[in-house]
Formats: sequence, C-alpha cells, structure tokens
Amino acid sequence: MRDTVRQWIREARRIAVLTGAGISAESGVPTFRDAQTGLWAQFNPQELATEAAFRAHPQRVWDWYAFRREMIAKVAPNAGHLALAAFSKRHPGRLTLITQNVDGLHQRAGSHETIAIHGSILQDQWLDAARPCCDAGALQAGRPPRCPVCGNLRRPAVVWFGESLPAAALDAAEEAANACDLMLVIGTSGVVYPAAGLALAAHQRGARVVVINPEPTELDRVADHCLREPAAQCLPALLEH
Ligand code: BJW
Repeated sequence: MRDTVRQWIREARRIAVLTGAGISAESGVPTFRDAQTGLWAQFNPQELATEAAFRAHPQRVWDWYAFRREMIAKVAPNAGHLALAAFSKRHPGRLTLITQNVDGLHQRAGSHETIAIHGSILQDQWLDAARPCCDAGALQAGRPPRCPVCGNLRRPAVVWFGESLPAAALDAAEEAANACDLMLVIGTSGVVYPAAGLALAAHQRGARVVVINPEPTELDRVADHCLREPAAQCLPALLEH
C-alpha cells in the first residue's frame, strides 16, 4: 500500500496536503476531540471553542487557551511535520500545505507557507471591532486582558464554530484543492467544514485522495487508499528520497 502511494507521490504534479490535530499527536499535543485531562476533563472542547462560550465565561475559555498555549510551547515538531517541510524544500512549488491546526508546529518545522485556515493559538485579537482607544500595547492585565478604556477583551486569534474562515486562507486552500492531482489527508477526523469539503472537492475534480490516520474517518469514503498508520511513522517513509 505504501509503495503505491509513494508511486502516486512521484507521479503527482501538484500535491495538496490537509492536516488536522492527529499530525501533532506524536509531538504530545492532544487531538481536539480526545478526552481532556485534569481540570479540563469536565468540559467538551466543542462547547469551549465558540464566541458564545467566550462571552458567557471569558475567564474559563481564556484559561483553557492559556493551558494549551503552555503545552504547545513545551513540545517540538515531529518527524511528520519535518518530512513535509523537507519535501517542500526539495520540490519547491509542488506541495501546498493546508492545516486546520492552530499550534504553529508546521511553521516551526520549516513549512513557512502553510495555509492555516483556523488561525493561530499563538496570537490574540480583539473580541469586538477595535475602537480608537483599543491599543494592544497598553492592555489592562487580566484573564483575559482588556482595553482599560472601553473594556474590549482580547481573545485567541483562532476560528471558532460559527465564524468565517480567513478569506485569503480559504481561497488559497480551495485553489490548491481544486488544482491538485493528489491530496494527502493526514490526522483529521474530517467532521469540520469547510475544511473537510476540501478533500471532497479534490476527489470530485478527479484527484487521488489518500487518508493517513490510525482510525477510520469521515473522509475514508472518498479515499483511493487509507493508510492506517500514525503520521510521524508513515510520512518519513512516504516522502523521503
Ligand atoms: C492521528 C494520530 C496520529 C490521532 N497520526 N492521525 C457543513 C456541514 C455541517 C456543519 C457545517 C457545515 N459547514 C459549516 C458547518 C458548521 C461548523 C462545522 O463544521 N460543524 C461540524 C462539527 C458539524 N463549521 C464552522 O462553524 C466553521 N465556520 C463556518 O463554516 O463559517 C461559515 C458559517 C458561519 C455561520 C454559520 C454557519 C456557517 C468554522 C470551523 C472552525 C473550527 N475551529 C476549531 C477550533 C479552533 C481553535 C481551537 O483549537 O481551539 O478547529 S474546532 C476543531 O476541529 C479545530 C480543528 O482544527 C478542527 C478539526 O479537528 P481535527 O483536526 O480533525 O481533530 P480531531 O480531534 O477531530 O481528529 C483528530 C484525528 O487525528 C482523529 O481522526 C485521530 O484518529 C487522528 N490521529 N493520532 C495520524 N498519530
């Protein structure tokens, strides 16, 4: 199976890669839908990652992101992130990397042109439109920090459920999905849209689709092959010289 996929990679003119939380699992970052541990075990991540949750419980949601930021700061890109970055370096312009992850690990591995469709957990933005008084350099400390004049809150610069994806990133991702002749779908459950729709679009346009995931996913139905392996083991073997 791996040999067939290696052959497809050699043949492909344009490769699109769609990654999800599973590619960072072997770095030690829990997947999004994994059971949470400790203090956070009682909360469903899907119910924390919304604007409504943040407005109702700003401190709780801020603390959840602070906890995850601390965890991400302590981990490193793994062999899967590194194999993708090395392939792009060896084959400039052939591979477009689209990630749903907000952890920045692809970028830290050297994939500097990664299209991050769900934003970045490493940055903040204003909750409400910035007013003239809102100065990110002069915040009132707190959980979350706020504008000392109008009280506007800072929030993580990620895309929550019900929010639009950054238009430029989504356009670039759709273009890559429509133009590729091979899409690798790595470490995602494939339940969140419009991200999952990128794999459907690639399939509909006639691209080969390969799912790399130890577990079955919602996107297996459009896959030409499913490699049921952990990404950090599989990718170096697929992508090395
Ligand atoms: C391994 C592994 C190893 C483990 N190796 N693999 C069409 C149909 C239905 C619903 C919708 C639709 N279009 C839009 C919606 C609504 C909604 C949606 O999709 N809901 C579904 C849940 C039903 N989408 C949205 O709201 C999006 N916005 C939007 O569409 O705007 C337009 C609009 C506006 C208003 C109304 C309606 C539409 C926004 C989606 C934003 C998603 N944001 C999050 C949070 C980011 C911030 C944060 O991290 O806190 O993004 S949710 C979360 O899910 C996160 C992830 O990027 C995303 C995907 O999760 P992922 O990566 O797949 O992780 P898991 O945990 O699910 O899976 C991990 C996988 O790894 C598993 O399969 C494991 O087996 C595997 N694995 N170890 C390889 N070693």
